[in-house]
Order: sequence, then C-alpha cells, then structure tokens
Amino acid sequence: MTDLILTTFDWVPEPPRGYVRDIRVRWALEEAGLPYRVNSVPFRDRDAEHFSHQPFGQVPWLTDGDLSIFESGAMLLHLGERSEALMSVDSHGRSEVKQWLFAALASVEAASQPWSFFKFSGDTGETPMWKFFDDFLILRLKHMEAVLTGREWLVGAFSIADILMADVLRLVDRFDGLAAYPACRDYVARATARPSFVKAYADQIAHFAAAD
Ligand SMILES: N[C@@H](CCC(=O)N[C@@H](CS)C(=O)NCC(=O)O)C(=O)O
Repeated sequence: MTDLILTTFDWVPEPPRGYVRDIRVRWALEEAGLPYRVNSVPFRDRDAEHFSHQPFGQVPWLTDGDLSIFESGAMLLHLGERSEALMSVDSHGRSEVKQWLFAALASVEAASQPWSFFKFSGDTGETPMWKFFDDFLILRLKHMEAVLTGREWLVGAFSIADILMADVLRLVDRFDGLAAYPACRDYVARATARPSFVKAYADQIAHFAAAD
C-alpha cells in the first residue's frame, strides 16, 4: 500500500478553522481507517511547487504514490474507489453515491458558498444580491429537506456522498441557516457525531493551533 499524504496550509486565521476543506479528506481517511500523513504548505507564501499540485493555489491536495489529486470531491472519489467503507461495491450503489457527491458540490455548495460569503462578511442587508443568494439557497434546502426526511444517509450505508453533503450543510448550520430544515439539521448532527468526524475536526483544530 502506498503512502497517502494530505496537504493543507500550515496555519489559517481563526474563523475558517474546523471548516478548511482538508477536513473532508481527513474524515474519509479516518472513516476508512487508511493510514495517512498530513503535510503543510505556507498559507502566506505559495510557491510554484504548491501551484503544480493545486492550480488555484488552494488546499487541500492528496498524494497517493505518484498520483497527486486536487479538488476535495475528486479526493473523496479516489478514496471511495479504495475503500468499501466509503462507497458501495454494487454498481447501482456506486452510481448513486457519485450522483450525490456531484449534487453536494454542483447543486448545494454552488448555492451555499456565496451565501456563506455574505454571512462571513456580515453583508446581509436587504440588497438584491443578498436576496438572490438567500432565495437560491432556500430553494436547494427545501429540496434537501424532502430528500433527507425519513432517510438516515443519502444512499444506503454512510458514504463519501454523506461526508461531502454533511460538510457543505455544516457550514450553513454554522450561521443557523438550517433552523427551518430539521431533517437537514439532524442529518448534519448525525454525521458529525461519527467518531471519524470528531477526530478529523480535533486534528484540524490542533494542526492550525500548533502554528499560532
Ligand atoms: N473546490 C476546491 C476549493 C478549495 C478551497 O476553497 N480551499 C480553500 C480552503 S477551504 C483555500 O485554499 N482557500 C485559500 C485561497 O483560496 O486562497 C476543493 O473543494 O478542494
């Protein structure tokens, strides 16, 4: 088995701690019980080597032997291919997991990310832009609420689709955006109560705090 190395920043300011996307990959690695190491790159000075792994100068990325993978969704998919604990072995189940993985990114995070930027900046006055992004997210949450009502996980057993969807919804929950969506809120609570998340979260917090 090759060494899995997850790279993240050496330090980030307080507000994003616990939400930096390496948590998705830590969570999957913990869930699968795959051995891995965490490597750091400077938050402030991003060199050419950094951009050769992540073309936008962001984190995280994952190396698996001579493979280097950027985009948290692609990393989760790669790990899902390596572990039955992360993705069903049945072809229908795999297809459904992949569909929800993309839905978490392209349909839900596409709405929740701009919304959370407004929330972070406190720019939530009655402007047309805020109203547009708030309505956009509400539309997605209404449908996710229907999907998650009466369902423990998105596709049978817990999978990478749940890691991604729960992490996306977790940021909305941080700003109390799930108050009117109890099935979504309970789903986030259920997912983040898993020991794999608890460890991943604590490890990320400790990693950044060590560089203060
Ligand atoms: N779509 C990318 C987004 C990566 C991303 O937004 N990374 C943030 C940390 S969570 C980052 O590196 N921010 C610093 C920057 O954009 O300069 C993924 O899912 O991996």
